[in-house]
Amino acid sequence: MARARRKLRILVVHGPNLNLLGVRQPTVYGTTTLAEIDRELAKRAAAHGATVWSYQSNVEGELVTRIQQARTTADAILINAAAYTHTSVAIRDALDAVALPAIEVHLSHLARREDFRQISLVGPACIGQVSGFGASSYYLALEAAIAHLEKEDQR
Ligand code: CA2
Repeated sequence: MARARRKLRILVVHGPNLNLLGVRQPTVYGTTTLAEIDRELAKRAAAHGATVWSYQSNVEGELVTRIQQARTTADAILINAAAYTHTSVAIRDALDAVALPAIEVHLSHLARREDFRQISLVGPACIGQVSGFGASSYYLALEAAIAHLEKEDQR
């Protein structure tokens, strides 16, 4: 008999300055606002019968706390830690601690950017990375997270 599918819960974590998306520096980060990205993620998740919660903070400790809360409330995490990607041992440790499948997301193509953006401290705590597709990086990461969880459920 076919197993009933659980409703997948995905936390989306946005780091510092991403609240300015679509408002400042549109040539670097595009014209889509964070609210538009979050709405589109919710719509796409719903089409898969999944739920998305989005959280943005400019404060490292608040991001750590939200990731910790996901341990019992989410099945996967999409994270654009923004500048903290390159500096935050605390966010890396939080991702390791919750041990949920996490996907690193970036709007820009990091490999084509400055040297200091070539190191990701959060990357090793993630199952994969989507970088360089603007807002679509988030949507591709959502598809990847859902595919990963559905594959896990089949095991
Ligand atoms: O490409 C990405 O998604 C980044 O995570 C964006 C971060 C940057 O520090 C990472 O190296 C790559 C910066 C986010 C800043 O977002 C802004 C949006 C609008 C205006 C100014 C900043």
